[in-house]
Amino acid sequence: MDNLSIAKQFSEIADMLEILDENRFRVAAYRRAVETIESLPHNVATMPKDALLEIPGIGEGIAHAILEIAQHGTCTEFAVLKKKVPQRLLEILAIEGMGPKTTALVWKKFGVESLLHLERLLTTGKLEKVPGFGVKKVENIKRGIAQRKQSGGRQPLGRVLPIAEEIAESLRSSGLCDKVEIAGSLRRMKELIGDIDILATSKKPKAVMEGFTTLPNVERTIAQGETKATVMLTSGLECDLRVVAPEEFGAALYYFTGSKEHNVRTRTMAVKQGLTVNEYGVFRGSSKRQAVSSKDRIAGKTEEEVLKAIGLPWIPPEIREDRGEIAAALAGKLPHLITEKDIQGNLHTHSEWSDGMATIEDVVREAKRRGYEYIAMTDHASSIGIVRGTKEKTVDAYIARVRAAGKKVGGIHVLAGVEVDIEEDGSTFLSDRSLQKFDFVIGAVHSYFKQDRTTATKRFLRAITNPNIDCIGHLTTRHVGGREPMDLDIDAILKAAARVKTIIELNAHWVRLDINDVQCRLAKEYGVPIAISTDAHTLAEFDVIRYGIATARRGWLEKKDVVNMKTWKELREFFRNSKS
Ligand code: DGT
Ligand code: CA
Ligand code: CA
Repeated sequence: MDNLSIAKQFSEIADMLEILDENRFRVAAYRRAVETIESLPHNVATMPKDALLEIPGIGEGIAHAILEIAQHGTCTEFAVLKKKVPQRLLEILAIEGMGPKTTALVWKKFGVESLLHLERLLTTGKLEKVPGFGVKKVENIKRGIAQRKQSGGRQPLGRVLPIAEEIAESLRSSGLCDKVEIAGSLRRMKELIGDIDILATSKKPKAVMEGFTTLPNVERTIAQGETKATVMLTSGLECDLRVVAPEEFGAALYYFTGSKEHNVRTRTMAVKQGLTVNEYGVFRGSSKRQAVSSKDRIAGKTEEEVLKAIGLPWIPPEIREDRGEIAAALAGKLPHLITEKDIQGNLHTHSEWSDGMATIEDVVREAKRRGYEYIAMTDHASSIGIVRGTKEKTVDAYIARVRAAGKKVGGIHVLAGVEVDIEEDGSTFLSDRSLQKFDFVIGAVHSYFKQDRTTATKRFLRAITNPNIDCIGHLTTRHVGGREPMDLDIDAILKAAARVKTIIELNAHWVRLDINDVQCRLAKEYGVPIAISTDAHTLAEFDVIRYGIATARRGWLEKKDVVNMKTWKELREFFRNSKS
């Protein structure tokens, strides 16, 4: 069973324990395990007990539960709790504005066991009258329900992609398929994914369907035909698989990659040339004819062939959003999109000095192992949340430690940096004198997210024009599919950043992806220097760079737009010209 499914089971255990108002420490232990397991690159279900116990955040009880799940697909605690708590209550708990206490109350007092029940209860006006509730709280819940319906249960890219890749890999290694590709929004690397779409070619489609619907992370089959099946995965996602003929594969891949808006545009183009494009190929003649016969097929085997037939070069999936890519393709002006190989260094990382898991030395070593030419250690300097981190008094000690680690590891340039809090008014947690000692300063907001647009924009403008700040981290502070972005005048902020050459970060962690694709494109237009940074708190989190690259590609960024695609020499040159 994949890590996400195990994490989901633990998260539900924690939810159920909370609804039943049971031991808080057990709840906390499960929640911590969820976070840990989600960020691990290796499948915990395949690990022996002693290896599990070595992972921070996994104790005896959790390790036992993982072993149970690895063996039986579920653990005892989950099974026991499931009998006590109606499962649809968990959907209610997930609604913004519904805590465990409120969920327990509507369940016990009003018999609410589903979202539908809850909506019915809200229309009666009874909840407002319960002590401790009132109109405002009920309004919050209503808003939460509306929000939930809008996002439609979509899940973040970083949760879905590893699962889809595991399924694609199983299909490939089954020996039954000739080609297997992920399509849909996942191939376009959108930040939120509705469902997984996979395409394959095979001489034995029936056996492929059988294998697919019986994969270990399939919960149930929703629909199954000869060449197409839809399943519900244990992680709560739907997955579609289609087996198509080899001569149609490129056409199907192009069609099912989307986006729908992009497809509509190229189909219209084709019609004007007397051609029909569909998921089976490109055909001479109009689609109004009953059946387009295969002798009229002029393309279909590959995407290149399909696009060429309608007069276009191949267009990378990430930019197929009908945002001008077709005009650019026709004009021979498609962007030269970046790849992970272009990354020369990582400019935002944490160690155990603040809230990271690894030592400074291990982080530096990891960067070197990945072939980076340079790395910035940027532990927090913050007044809130974490007790640890850099304080006014420990600036020198931190810098010394980073320099020592750099010397010890060798063969990589190490910048001693800091992620300093931008306070409510745009000032910084550390003094200017202290900030001047660092090689690289990231300013970031970790508090007062709800400021009005004018105040918040002013706050950022002050930070951006502060000569001691080199880079603004996770600008909008949003969480993908979760916390809303701050209300900011992005346009004014990016223009200012371009003017004073303050770097704007593209935080690559899939929870953030901040700034987003559209903002990247605007930043590029204004000439803002962008750093794609992992904000890694563990060594494994260096891997999230791929989500940053994907978002940058969606934002049409090219090598020249990205600061950490510069060589060390070029980077130093850049710093010399940008900041005093
Ligand atoms: P999702 O799953 O909501 O994150 O987004 P997609 O883009 O993966 O959408 P999905 O799974 O409904 O369909 C996959 C692709 O199939 C979609 O991007 C374009 C294509 N497609 C689906 N329905 C239609 C349609 O009605 N017309 C056209 N032209 N294309 C469609
Ligand atoms: Ca999809
Ligand atoms: Ca689909």
